[in-house]
Amino acid sequence: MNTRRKFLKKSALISSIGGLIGLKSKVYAINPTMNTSNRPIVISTWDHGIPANLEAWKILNNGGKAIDAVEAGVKVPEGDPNVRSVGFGGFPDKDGRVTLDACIMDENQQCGSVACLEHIKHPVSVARLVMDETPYVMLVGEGALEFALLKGFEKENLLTPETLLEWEEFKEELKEKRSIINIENHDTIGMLAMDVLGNLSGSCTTSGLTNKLHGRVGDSPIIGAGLFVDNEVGAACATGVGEEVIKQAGSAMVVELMRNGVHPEDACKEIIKRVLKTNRGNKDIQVGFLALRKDGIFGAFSLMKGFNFAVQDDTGNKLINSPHF
Ligand code: SD4
Repeated sequence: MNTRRKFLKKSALISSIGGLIGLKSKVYAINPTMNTSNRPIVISTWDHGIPANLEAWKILNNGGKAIDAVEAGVKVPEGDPNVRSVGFGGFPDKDGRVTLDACIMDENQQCGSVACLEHIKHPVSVARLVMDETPYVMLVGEGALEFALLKGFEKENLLTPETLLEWEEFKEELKEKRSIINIENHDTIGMLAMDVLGNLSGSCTTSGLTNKLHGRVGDSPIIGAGLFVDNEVGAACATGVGEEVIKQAGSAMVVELMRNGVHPEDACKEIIKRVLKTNRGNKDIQVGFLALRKDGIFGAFSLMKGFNFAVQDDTGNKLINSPHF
């Protein structure tokens, strides 16, 4: 039986599974053993996904590994002081401290993560070393910093003069307010990639919510919330109010729905619906998911208007507006 016919047969089978689990969404095929396209692809959240994808693409297009691509890609916004919610230049917490969260996950379901890490420009690379060189998954705060310094990372001041100025201007006003997350100020980068071998990996990095309490950690460094990769099925990542993503085990659930045959966009939509259900009446939150299936098909969905993502494959690199409620 040729590949296409096998794929269609599987599709019919999976459609009935989708019916059995009572999902009203469109059901498509997944073929867990194969990248049907054999074409690398990288997708990432927000406008800064464009330059991040370009960096990741240099690796993917040369036959490199998805895990190396997702690390190199997100280092671009981490190092860019104009991206105010990731890495260097990220907006500080209520105390004026820049604390960063990041994680990374590969095709063997190995993963590493750091949370509330200060003074290190590239938390994703520290997360990579947690994955590659320790028996642990997650290091936080002082311990994460000590580990980074031990591994040769440079201790830096991540508060740029511009960010400091803005913080000083608004800190009195912000004191009384809850953390803010709206259309203007969320820029976490989540990146999902598939390499020429069909292997999937993902990364996620952020300075978290604007005006957060010192010590607050969101979804971005939590495996299963801000990021999840299952090389047999697909990968997903999240952006927006981390607490809402954690409550849903968001990215893991998106991948689980894809495992059950749900299309990536519908899988993202289903979890957004659950966020909506637990937040009736609260119009002040944004959550978005991005998903990449094993066959290269991707999708996204967000609660509010304004979420976009960048997609790079051998046809180019483009920004797409996410569907939303
Ligand atoms: C957090 N999810 O710390 C992050 C913030 C974010 O786009 O995604 N901003 O909750």
